[in-house]
Amino acid sequence: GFELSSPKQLERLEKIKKEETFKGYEDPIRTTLKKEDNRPKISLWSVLKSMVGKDMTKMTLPVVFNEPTSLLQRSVEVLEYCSLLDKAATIDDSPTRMIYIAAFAASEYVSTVGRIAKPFNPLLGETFEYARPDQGYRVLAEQVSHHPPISALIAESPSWSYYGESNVDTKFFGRSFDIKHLGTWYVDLYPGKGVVDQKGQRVDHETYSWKKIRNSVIGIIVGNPTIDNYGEMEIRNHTTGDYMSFNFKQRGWRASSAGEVKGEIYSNDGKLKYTVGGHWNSKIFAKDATKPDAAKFLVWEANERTEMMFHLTNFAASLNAPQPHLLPVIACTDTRLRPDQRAMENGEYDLASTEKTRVENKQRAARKQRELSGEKYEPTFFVQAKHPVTGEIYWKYKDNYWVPRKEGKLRNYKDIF
Ligand code: CLR
Repeated sequence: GFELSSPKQLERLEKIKKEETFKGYEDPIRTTLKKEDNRPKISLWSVLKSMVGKDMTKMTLPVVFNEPTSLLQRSVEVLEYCSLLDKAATIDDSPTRMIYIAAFAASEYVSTVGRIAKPFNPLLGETFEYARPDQGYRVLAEQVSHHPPISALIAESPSWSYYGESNVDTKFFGRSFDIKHLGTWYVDLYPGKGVVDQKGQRVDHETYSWKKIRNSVIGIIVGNPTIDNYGEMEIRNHTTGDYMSFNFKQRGWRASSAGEVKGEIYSNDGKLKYTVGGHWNSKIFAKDATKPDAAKFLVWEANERTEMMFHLTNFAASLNAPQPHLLPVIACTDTRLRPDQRAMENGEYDLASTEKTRVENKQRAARKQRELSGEKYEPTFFVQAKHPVTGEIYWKYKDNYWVPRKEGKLRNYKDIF
């Protein structure tokens, strides 16, 4: 379902194929969890009221407040709507491409609806891979720091790469539980016809960056705990100089105001080119701002959701699936092999709880050991580097996952579970 035209795109596709990325992804995609919800009903406030002022890493909550996803997988959930990036790469005009980049950046928030649960905090060195032969992309995420918890991620497809770090600052204020995102996210887009940069030169790709807006759980003391996502997102096309300011409105008293977004896309000479509007929880539209009578057109629409345990989206249900062809080829550090999260997914809450304690103790013992021997921890697949375009420090993928995986070298390279 994707369209490729340039030699650069074909070269990128060739690499993904040559590295046997899709080996293991032969099974049908799991889109739902079977289990009925048999969790004990506990009020969130009754557990949280003694934890005002704390951040999430310092809260010990009963495991029934978890959902069977890891924060690595939650960062991968963004890719549910990555066909917006495929679409952007088919467009010749830079401000028009920005519309689809913006819709992609907003589309990830729809998966937060109804998900008032704590994802598993990944263990240091935990990884998660995911690939879609039907859409031609692959993703790798690794937990690169434990204190503070930081994940690095790279997704690659023939016409784009999406990468960045998830580094969240969480705090429970009593009335709300707030999540601030500190990391920067990037898209390198390889449009079929290339890009004209600010110096008028034709180059093969352009780089966008932005920071994620804040998530906030409201209605904890009274009412229904609900998630809101709000703030100002600034998306920059560093190559062409286009710029977008994108406002996610804070939820007001009326439920109809929930999820409202409004944005403006400017070309590098400061001219308003498009306005973008709609709701991150349903649909996003755009309108040509240079023509007074232009009609708005639909850019993105949320997928249907099957009701299931933990309110996962169908896409999220596919992430942790223990597919028989896949389990033997993934790295031994992959979330799919994490025993406590697997027990949680199977509805075995007591086992989940004891296994969680065990793997966390194991992680602590490994850290003690490193401290005693004076060893510095280095992530396996990412390294900190200066970004070639923005000059910011970011986690650079070392391009050393998929080939060793293909050669079976990641089956035993580390013991974290
Ligand atoms: C939002 C979309 C981003 C990645 C991301 C990171 C942190 C996630 C957040 C998302 C959604 C909300 C989240 C948060 C961590 C904790 C918080 C899951 C997925 C939950 C709702 C906090 C619940 C805490 C109570 C149960 C105590 O791309």
